[in-house]
Amino acid sequence: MGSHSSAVARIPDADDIRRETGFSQASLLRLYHRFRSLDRNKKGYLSRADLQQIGALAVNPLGDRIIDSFFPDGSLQVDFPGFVRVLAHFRPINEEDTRTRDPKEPEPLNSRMNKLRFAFQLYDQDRDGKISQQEMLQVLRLMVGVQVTEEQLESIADRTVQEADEDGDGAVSFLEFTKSLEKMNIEQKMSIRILK
Ligand SMILES: [Ca+2]
Ligand SMILES: [Ca+2]
Repeated sequence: MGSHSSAVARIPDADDIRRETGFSQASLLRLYHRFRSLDRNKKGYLSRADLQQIGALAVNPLGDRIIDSFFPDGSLQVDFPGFVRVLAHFRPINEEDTRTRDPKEPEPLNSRMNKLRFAFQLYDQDRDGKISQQEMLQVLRLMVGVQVTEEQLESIADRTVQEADEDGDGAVSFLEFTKSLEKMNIEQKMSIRILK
């Protein structure tokens, strides 16, 4: 993989990015090419409009919210490390990595817990650490087609919150969220193909 190493060497902070995200050299290189092709005016960063060119996000009902997560704290630009960091949440969990992981190292971005955290913040728009009935309703509205009435949606949102809400405060905390999704295959739900 000699050609890969020399090409990867041109990516700024490649080693740090790999350590943090767990991407292989080959994947990092493919992502770098993707980043550069999305960056239409060779600005060195991506804007919302650049990211909207990604087909998988354009057709995803939560695509806009996923795009939001590239721009924490109201920034309007995402650089290559920021781009890869978000995408790392979508990297499949590798059993081998999990077994050989040094417990002193920070949890990898693609761990089940970090995937859940990422999914949780797509719901928790006001970032108060809880999914309210209204926030649940907004997500359902995005995900469910027009064949469902507003009344039905509200009742589904109510029920979903109630079922997950163990402490009875009328909202879903992160812990309650992880418990309610315990049996779900988060791996499969969170596979988004960024590289065509
Ligand atoms: Ca909230
Ligand atoms: Ca609760």
